[in-house]
Parts: sequence; structure tokens; C-alpha cells
Amino acid sequence: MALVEINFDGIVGPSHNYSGLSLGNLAATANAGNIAFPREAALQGVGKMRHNLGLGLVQGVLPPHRRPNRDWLAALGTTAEAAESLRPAAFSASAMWAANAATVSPAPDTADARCHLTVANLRTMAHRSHEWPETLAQLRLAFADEAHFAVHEPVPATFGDEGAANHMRLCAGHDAPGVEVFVYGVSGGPFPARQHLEASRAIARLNRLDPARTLFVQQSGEAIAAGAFHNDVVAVANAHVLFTHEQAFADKAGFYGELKRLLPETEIVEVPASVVSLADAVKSYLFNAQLVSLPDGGMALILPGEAKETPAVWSWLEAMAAGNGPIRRLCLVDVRQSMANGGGPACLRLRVVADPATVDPRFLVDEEKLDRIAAMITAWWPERIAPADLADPELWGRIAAARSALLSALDLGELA
Ligand code: SUG
Repeated sequence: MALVEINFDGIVGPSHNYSGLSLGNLAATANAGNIAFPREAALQGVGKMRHNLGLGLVQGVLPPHRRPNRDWLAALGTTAEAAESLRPAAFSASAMWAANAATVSPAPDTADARCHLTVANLRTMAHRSHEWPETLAQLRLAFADEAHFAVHEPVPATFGDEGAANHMRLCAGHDAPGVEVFVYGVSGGPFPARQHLEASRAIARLNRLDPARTLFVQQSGEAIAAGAFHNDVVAVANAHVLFTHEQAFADKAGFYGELKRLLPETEIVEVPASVVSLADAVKSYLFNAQLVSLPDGGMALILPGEAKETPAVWSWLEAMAAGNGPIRRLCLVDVRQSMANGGGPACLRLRVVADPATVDPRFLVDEEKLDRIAAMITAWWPERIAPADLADPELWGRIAAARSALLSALDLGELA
């Protein structure tokens, strides 16, 4: 089979809560302390996957991680019982945002013609810095076929790396060599820059990319200051199309010029700041859409419902889809529980371009498997969690039992 895009969505874990752990993520900070609804959150995620299957796209899943992460707490010399201040970080369900799991370089771009995945160290945020060992274990299982995949450990935590959220690939077609774009931040503004240039350079080497077709582009300081803590909050690419806010990059003219030189068929769909401010882009998560090629041709944007609620955004999108550009279809999905923590449709998925037959089938889903996952969520996931509830050992038992039930249903007990 030809190479296709497979979206692996993080299943929202049973410990989903709003503890306000991500400085610079405006939604997460604004919702700190609110009551979260893990069951509803996970079912919204399943709803998005069903929607995308319905479009004819190939869909995969990455299961939730073990919470609390007792190994991490033990390495810090403490326990879930004793570690009051570290407890929220140990319970975070942030692994749901699979766009931060790894940076993926498909086979046509790499020197050994294998698809390379480098797991992200996520070192900037304490609650995300302990995701990588389990992410590595899952990806090593899902992509165990070494004739087709290479899965690398994270780069040393000396340099921060946030995975595919700061990486874009443009290409004439999935089978053709692409141009890989790494977007890094420079610290100095009010919020941390999570993606470091040296980490991006290391990943390009580990993933065995051709330096002549690899670009390192600086994210604009204004975007980070406006709450775009990852590039995928202000830009997204698919095939030969870059959909971006005018103020996403520090030197857009230089970047656009290089891109067009390397891939002359590039089409840039730019949203002007005079029509949609950075603030509205961050609030609506317009760019955290999944930009996908539909099997019968054309491209669709899979947007969060919030995009329709921001008038400037919605009227711009409708005019764009009615025009002559490459993006003709707008689809809305409800991922409100994730959005309230700063994670839109694109954050919830890791894109891998590969032949589905080379992936461990336990990580791929169809309608029937989604029914099974939804049944487990309905039966086991807590209905609501307030941050204070994380001190309750009864809830801990429930969270552990929920994850075990799901792993057994997926025949992935070895990850327990
Ligand atoms: O890292 N939110 C995540 C959201 C990640 C979104 N991913 C992409 N843009 N690709 C983050 O800031 C919420 C923090 C909390 O639970 O308190 C959080 O981690």
C-alpha cells in the first residue's frame, strides 16, 4: 500500500483535571481550579476520531499513561501520598496531547528510507517532563517493525523539545521527499520558549534528514507572548499547503522564500493580523486545526467548535472556503474539555506517514474498536475531578482500574 497519513490520537486519560500547570498556556491558566469531566473529555476525543474515520482517514490511538507516575515521584525521593506539591504534576493527563509525543520524519525524507520518530523530552514543564519513558515504550511497540521504522530516545534534557507541535512537513505528495521545517523559540518574553534550536538540530540529525531540505525557523516573540506556546497554535501544514497567521514567524519573508525555493508548488494561505489578531487566533485555536487531504481530493480543516464562536475567525474561514484556494471544506468537532487546557484537535494527534500494514494493529482503530473504547470510558472513567480530589486515594484506585480495563480491551496489557 502507498504511504498515507495516519493520525494517532491520545486517548484522554481518567485523571484529566485543571491544575493550571502550564505557564504561557492561557486557556490552562484561565481554567485552573475548575472541575474537569474526564469521561466527557475522553468521549469527545472518541467523537473526533469517529468523525475523521467518517472522512475516510486512517486512525490510530495512543493509550493514557499510568497516573500517578510513581516512578517519577520515587526518582524525586517521594511518593504520591507525601508529595503534596508535586501531586498534580504526577497525575497530569497531558500525554493526551500526542502532537507533543515525538517528531516524525517519514521514510521518503530520510537517508535510510525508514520512518524515524524521536520522542520529545518535554523538559520545560514539570508535569510533561515525565511523559517520555512511557511514550517511548508505546512507540517502540506500535512501530516495532525495524525494516520500516526507527524510534529514538529523546535528546538530552539540556535542550527543550516539544515534538511535532513545532515541526511541519511540506511535500508534493506523501511518497515524495518533503521539506521538513523545525520551528524554535528564543526566550526573553513573558513566557518560556519551549522548543530550543539545538534540540531541533539534533532531531534533524537523529532522524537522518537531508540538510539541504531541512529548515530551522524562528517563531515570532509576539506569538509566544500572545500565548502560542507551540507553533501548531499559529500555523499548520499539509502536503504543499502552509496555513499560517501573518505573525507566526520572526522572519516570514525569509522563510516563505526558502520554502518556495525548495518546493516551488508550495501554496501559502496566510491570515492577516488586520483580520484575525494573534489574540483571536489563540482564543479560537483556528490554526490548531487538522489540515487533511481527503481521499476523493481537496483538503479539509478539522476545527474546534470555538472557531465558529469567534466572529472574525469564522467569517474569514467561510470566505476562504468559498474561494479558489486549496482548502474547501470546514469541519467542526467538539473537544471543549481538552481546549480548556489549551489543546485543540491538532494537539490531540500524532501524524505518522506510513503504510498502515507496517504498524502494530493494536494501535489502529475502526468503528467497532472505537465502540469498545467508548464502552470502557463510559464504564470506568470518573465523571468529574476537582483539583482537590487528587488527594483522595479512592480516586487513585479508580484511575488505575480505568486504565487497566482499557489496556486489556486493547490487548495492550504489556503496557500496564
Ligand atoms: O503542554 N496543556 C498542554 C497543551 C498542549 C497542547 N499541544 C499542542 N499545542 N500541540 C501544554 O501546555 C495543561 C496543564 C494542566 O493540566 O494544568 C497542559 O499541559
